[in-house]
Amino acid sequence: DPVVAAKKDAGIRAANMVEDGMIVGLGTGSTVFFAMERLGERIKTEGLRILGVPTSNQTAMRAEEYGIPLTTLTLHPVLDLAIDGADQVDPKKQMIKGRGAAHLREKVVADAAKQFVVVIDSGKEVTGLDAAVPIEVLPFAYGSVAKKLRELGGEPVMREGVKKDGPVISDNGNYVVDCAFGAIADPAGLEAAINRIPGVLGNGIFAAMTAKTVVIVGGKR
Ligand code: DER
Repeated sequence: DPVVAAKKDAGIRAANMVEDGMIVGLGTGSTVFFAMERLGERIKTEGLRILGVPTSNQTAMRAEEYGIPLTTLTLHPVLDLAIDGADQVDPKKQMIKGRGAAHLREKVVADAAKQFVVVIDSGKEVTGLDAAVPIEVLPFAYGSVAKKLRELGGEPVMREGVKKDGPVISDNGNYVVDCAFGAIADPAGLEAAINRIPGVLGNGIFAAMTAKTVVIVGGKR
């Protein structure tokens, strides 16, 4: 499958950027898992010494499988590098993330990192962001947040479980709402506007860290 091959290529290239002694943010999703697999290999074959900060329960479990030792932001509030995937990336490196409902911790980890390495296949590249925006919402506040999102021009839809009846519950115990706004003319402005709504914990627009972002597109040099 050429998409899987591209994801693997991007993941491996990101993992090869990691240097001995680094503290590495570990994102969530199928592409970054290829980077983690490669890091596990480097730990075994080169004796690479790193510590990882996981952005989800799933990533923490994968890290254990791959033999990547973990740490926390308490012990390491600044990370050398964070590796993560994305759902859409525009030419200015503004992104939409959150397909995996991990975007709240992912943004915390990306923010803590000196460099943010995003690994994608070319299908994620867009000329302008227009995907529905994943938003993590305090369950108590769902009704008022949904109303405010509509006032912002959004169409909020609760993310329902597939093998669980009722809403998806994030690793942080909150709801996830997917909110379509159509073409997003001002990603940074919308990111901030959504985060100003009381009861919103975070959203999947990543528009405020483009300066430290490197995008690796699998299969393309
Ligand atoms: O949910 C997320 O933010 C993931 O990073 C997602 O955006 C990318 O997942 P993928 O690498 O499996 O496409």
